[in-house]
Amino acid sequence: MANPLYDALFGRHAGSDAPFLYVPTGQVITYAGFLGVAARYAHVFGTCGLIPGDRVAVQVEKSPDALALYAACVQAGLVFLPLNPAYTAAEVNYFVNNSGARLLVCDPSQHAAFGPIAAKANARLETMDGSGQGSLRILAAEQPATFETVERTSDDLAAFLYTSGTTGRSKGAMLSQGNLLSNAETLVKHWQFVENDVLLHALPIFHTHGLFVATNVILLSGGAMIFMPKLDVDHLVKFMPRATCMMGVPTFYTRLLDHPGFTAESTAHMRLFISGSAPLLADTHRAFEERTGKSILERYGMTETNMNTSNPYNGPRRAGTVGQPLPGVELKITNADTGEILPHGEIGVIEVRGPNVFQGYWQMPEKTAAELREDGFFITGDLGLIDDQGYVQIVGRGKDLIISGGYNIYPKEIELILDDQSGVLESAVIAVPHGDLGEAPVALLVRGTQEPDLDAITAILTKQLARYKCPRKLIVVDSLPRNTMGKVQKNVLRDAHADAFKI
Ligand code: MCA
Ligand code: AMP
Repeated sequence: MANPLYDALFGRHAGSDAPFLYVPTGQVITYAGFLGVAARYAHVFGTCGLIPGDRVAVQVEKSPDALALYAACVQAGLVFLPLNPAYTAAEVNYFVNNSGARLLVCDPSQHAAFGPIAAKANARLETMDGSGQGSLRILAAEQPATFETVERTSDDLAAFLYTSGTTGRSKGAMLSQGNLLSNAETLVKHWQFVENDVLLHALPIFHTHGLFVATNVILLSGGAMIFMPKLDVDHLVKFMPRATCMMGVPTFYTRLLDHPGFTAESTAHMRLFISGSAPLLADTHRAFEERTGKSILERYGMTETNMNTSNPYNGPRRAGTVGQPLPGVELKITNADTGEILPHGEIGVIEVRGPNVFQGYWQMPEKTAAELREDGFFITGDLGLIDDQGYVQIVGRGKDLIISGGYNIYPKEIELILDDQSGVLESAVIAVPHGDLGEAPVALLVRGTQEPDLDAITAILTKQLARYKCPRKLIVVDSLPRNTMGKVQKNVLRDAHADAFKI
């Protein structure tokens, strides 16, 4: 029976003894071995009472078994919903309830904390740790290693990825099989991936970059991945001789450049370095080229759209640009107020349309309508221009968003908590340049009648928010600058605090 995404990414490798995952401990997992594990998990989902279309929320550490849960969901026609292990119980509670997930898979250490969350949401709770051990593996051991793939069409949903919003409420971006497959096919061709490729994979697998870009491209081309649990630059340098390519956020590249073992010799055999998820500084691009003689290929995407533009594989990869629209993707720059298309060279909102663009936000029709036009163009909220050579440059963001080490942080979500604290009249969270992470959040707190207790506020933030979202500095001020419309001038605050992380 047909299941376009499963057939293209996984089914085609049935019975293949070719390597799929090299684990740093020395283990090699073949395609056939991986598919067997995934099939067992697909059976377990059935025994848990899940039916096609149900959501499976997964908050586990990166491991081959965690990746097999993705394959299992696709094979069983379920919607895969991966979550950052950094999310707190309060955040997970929201995702499980909002998505209506029928199964939540968590680390065994969270079982007690998540028990009431799952029970209240009427979801089943199973566990998996960073080595794949847990209740799910015990259930899987009793299951057969083949599974009859559930029939799906391109329009059926394959995944939900939650992306926060400028209003503070996270939205579930619904991605169909066709969204994921069409983009993977485009990227394999555009970046010339082949079955001899070995990708250094140190990205998390709960985001588009590590899951749908890196992993899907390797699955579709039949290549292999050196699958590392997280970024460790010593490991990247150590395993690079066995790889042909790498994908990373800009922090990967700045940290590599700081490593003495990262040299022209150690990268001579590498055919491709790709960067995305956050702006790669032109200086980093140039320093990388000076060190290695290779030019990083920068591309631009979003959770809602997968990849939209890319610098060329053959041809100039220009620093400070994200290249041209990918084949099949239409891109225009529009006036934010009127929606009219602007001529090349003028700055406006980037809008994109194509088979990669998502299906909308789960159960949020107004938010979908606000960002996805009826004619299929998605309003990205990024500000950019198309230059005289047809390359797209991102010059800023129309949306109030901080990108820290490739993770998105929405100030509103933090401000809502800060505004509730005693001694805080109001607050503003801003992005401040950070050498390692690109940007990091800083909070300005306007003192009320009493002085805010910064230790108590930090404790509350840490309890409610994933650590990476917590402001690195809390600064108490008398007032916030406002424009004539009464809107807080975050640009003024950003300029005033631009040196907050300068050493
Ligand atoms: C970890 N910490 C962070 C971040 N990561 N703080 C701010 N921003 C971050 N990105 C904090 C932890 O909470 C912890 O805090 C401390 O840093 C150490 O944690 P650790 O895990 O050891 O950090 P790290 O290994 O240095 O991680 C930094 C990292 C990682 C390698 C940059 O964040 C990463 O892998 N980022 C990639 C994210 C990604 O894949 N984005 C793609 C999104 P404490 O000490 O206080 O506990 S997809 C996307 O954007 C679109 C679609 C696209 O175009 O790709
Ligand atoms: P996410 O919501 O995690 O999918 O993040 C998507 C956002 O990351 C985009 O809207 C951009 O603001 C940003 N982004 C992704 N790739 C790049 C890039 N190469 N340069 C600048 N910003 C980028």
